[in-house]
Amino acid sequence: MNINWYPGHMAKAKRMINENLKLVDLVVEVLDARIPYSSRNPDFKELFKNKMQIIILNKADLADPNTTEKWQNYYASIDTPIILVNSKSGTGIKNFLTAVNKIMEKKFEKDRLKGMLRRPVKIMVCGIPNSGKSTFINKLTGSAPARTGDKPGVTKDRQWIKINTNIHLLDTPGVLWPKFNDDLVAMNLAFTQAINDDILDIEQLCRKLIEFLSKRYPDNLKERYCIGSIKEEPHDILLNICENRKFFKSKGEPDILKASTIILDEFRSGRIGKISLEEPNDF
Ligand SMILES: Nc1nc2c(ncn2[C@@H]2O[C@H](COP(=O)(O)OP(=O)(O)O)[C@@H](O)[C@H]2O)c(=O)[nH]1
Ligand SMILES: [Mg+2]
Repeated sequence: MNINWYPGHMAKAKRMINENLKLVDLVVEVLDARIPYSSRNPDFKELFKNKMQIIILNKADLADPNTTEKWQNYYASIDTPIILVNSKSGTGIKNFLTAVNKIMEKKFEKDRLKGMLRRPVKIMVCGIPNSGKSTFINKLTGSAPARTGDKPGVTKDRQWIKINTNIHLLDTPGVLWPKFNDDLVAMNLAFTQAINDDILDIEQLCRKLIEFLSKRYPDNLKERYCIGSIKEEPHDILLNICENRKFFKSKGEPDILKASTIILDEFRSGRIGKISLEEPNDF
């Protein structure tokens, strides 16, 4: 599956991020907890190398807790601060604010010694499309100034948002990178909707998801779709699901596209279970 998606607005957003970098004290990269590796933009590594950083593993409610724990241990081993967050419910938001204070302590102390008033911490929130940047910011403000959307690319303009007198945030549009070196990364981005479905072959994508689930989460697959055996090929499993759910076209043929769309949707909303697509030792 050859996927590439780097529309002009992403290149523009990357320039905007670069231009604003000098204004901010701290960069927050919002990752998708189901794909902590694939959702980390390799271009940001170079861009943010001189900035203090906090990583958010967002959508932690959708990820497999056992795998998430492995990721926590991994990040602890490389001394990188990460916070688990569910931006929909607000779990983890307090931990984030505590982490900001901790990481900024030295700066506050320096300012205080210089007799300066405490200035607000300026934070830029970055990440791939659809990782939940706007939802995360909305949860922080408690109201809803940052726009959110189900489709990638809803965040358009630059906007500073006051969380309180101590924290100002800049929401940024989702950015991917020009070329995915690894097919698996591209697919994981597609499964989790960081890549627009309009450019994808949904049936092929779903077969890939079924292939993955058969290997790593066979019980979830069996249970959700009432299938007896997962030894079959992904295509046969799809046919099986069409039977079970009565997805047929008018002439009685199985409606594979409908089944694929629904399976992807059920994965994305967590209805197949808490599923992580990658573990630290996959890489
Ligand atoms: N389950 C779950 N869904 C989330 C979470 N954060 C965001 N979402 C959903 O993910 C989608 C994209 O969120 P949005 O904030 O617009 O992403 P952005 O493109 O990064 O700004 C929306 O449907 C949100 O409701 C989360 O922590 N858990
Ligand atoms: Mg947004």
